[in-house]
Amino acid sequence: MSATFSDTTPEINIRETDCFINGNWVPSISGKTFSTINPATEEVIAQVAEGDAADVDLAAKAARDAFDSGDWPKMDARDRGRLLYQLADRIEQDIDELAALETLDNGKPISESRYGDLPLVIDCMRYYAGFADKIQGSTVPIRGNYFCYTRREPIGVAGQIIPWNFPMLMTTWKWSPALAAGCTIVMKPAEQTPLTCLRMAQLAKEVGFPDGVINVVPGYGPTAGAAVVKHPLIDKIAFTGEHRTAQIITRDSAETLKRLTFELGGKSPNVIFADADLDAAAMGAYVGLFLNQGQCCCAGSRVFVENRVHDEFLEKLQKLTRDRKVGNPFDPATHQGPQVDQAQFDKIMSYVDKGRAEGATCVTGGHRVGNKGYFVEPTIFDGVQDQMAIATDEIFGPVLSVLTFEDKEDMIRRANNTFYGLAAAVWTRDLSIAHDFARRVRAGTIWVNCYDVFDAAAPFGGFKMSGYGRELGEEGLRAYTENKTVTVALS
Ligand code: TXE
Repeated sequence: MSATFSDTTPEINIRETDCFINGNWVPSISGKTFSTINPATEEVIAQVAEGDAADVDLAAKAARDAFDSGDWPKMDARDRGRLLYQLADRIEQDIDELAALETLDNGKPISESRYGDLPLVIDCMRYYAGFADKIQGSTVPIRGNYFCYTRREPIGVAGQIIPWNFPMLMTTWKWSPALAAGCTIVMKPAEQTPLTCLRMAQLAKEVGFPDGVINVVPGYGPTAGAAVVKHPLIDKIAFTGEHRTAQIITRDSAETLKRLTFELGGKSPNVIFADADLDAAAMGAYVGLFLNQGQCCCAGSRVFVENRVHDEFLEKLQKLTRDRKVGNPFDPATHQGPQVDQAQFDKIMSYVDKGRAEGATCVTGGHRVGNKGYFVEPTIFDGVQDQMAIATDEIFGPVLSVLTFEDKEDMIRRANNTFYGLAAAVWTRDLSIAHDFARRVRAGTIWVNCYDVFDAAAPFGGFKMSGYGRELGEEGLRAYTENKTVTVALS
């Protein structure tokens, strides 16, 4: 199968559309399929197997067998790491093709998928590849004539459920630490964007991951996703998505008491003090919100500006925003592609309406672009008040709210006045203000004079309703391990 949609859309081979279970490509047991759509054209790219509980059951059994008795538990940690290095190399070899497939299925500009997402994917995989043989326990000085030590052991079968905003990167954040730790995987990719995850499974097969170690069941959340969450042979769920879905997952996993890690949404404050480098701050606010069509969990969607620099700052921000090129994601000059699907498009437009209705001033954008594809103008609301829906709810689109502040103490209180706590940023030349902000704002990541700086080594995750646990770094790896204590009598 191949897909071409316009002059500037390259011809892309769509090879994998089935479920990947126990090393084989198989249709769903029900025979059902669903369409994955090109959000730039609203045309169907391909039909993908619609997995449900029956397929998840096969995948869970394959992953369990691979964990309990297959080649995986017998493999040296160093060789597990080597396989991950080989998968990263294979992805690098196919980087252009994978970036194009990501852009086709998700709509993100090719410049971002090729030079943003894919390099992060490769780097993250190599980071965890190097960790596989460095997962160590400790010796513990207990009372009595005993030798006591701990072992970090893989948690078992990891059920992984990911969203559509960074399909390959989310696959990588989930697979890499799990595989390095020695877990096996049942993954449910987002129904909007299954294609690159399926392609990665094929590449994993080609580099030699044993059968059953990685299984991918595409399908919908309440069917395939819920079946992963409830399956008794699965030990842990790692989920990225909406907090309401996480609440359902918490309830559904209670029966089997699964270990849970959640990376959820946010309404992150991005705070600009009058002494900041305003050009850099405007760029930080622009990138911090508009990156990836505003579809980032850590989007800086509440921009607080100190009153006396409001006008100057807003002018700079508007200028950057007006120059933003929205359009065909395959055009290398495009900055912003379409939103991922009709539902997200409708949600965003409804918030633009709410912003106007609640009395904020739309100073830039605020409309659909064109009449085909889910394109939204980069939009700025000024005069936003804390209680307005556009200041409290995660919009997950290119809609930025500008609020002002006078007093630092009041601003910190307002920045914390949200049930989310994923990220926050502060722009200032004053070290004391920066560190005070970093200490007092309740969020998992604080950026000072920068935004959206990610590294595989730096833990990422949320306070409050933005999640449980951390991904990336050593903490991300530990989330795939159990701690075992061994006590040996010495006489
Ligand atoms: O998320 P869902 P949606 C936020 C963002 C967005 C909103 C809705 O605000 O507008 O969530 O997006 C699977 N059991 N984020 O509807 O439903 C689903 O199939 C098990 C923030 O896409 O949470 C998909 O694979 N799984 C976010 C995954 O969960 C279930 C990224 C995410 O979908 C399930 C995406 C169930 N009952 C959206 N129901 C972030 N933090 O980055 C759904 N799923």
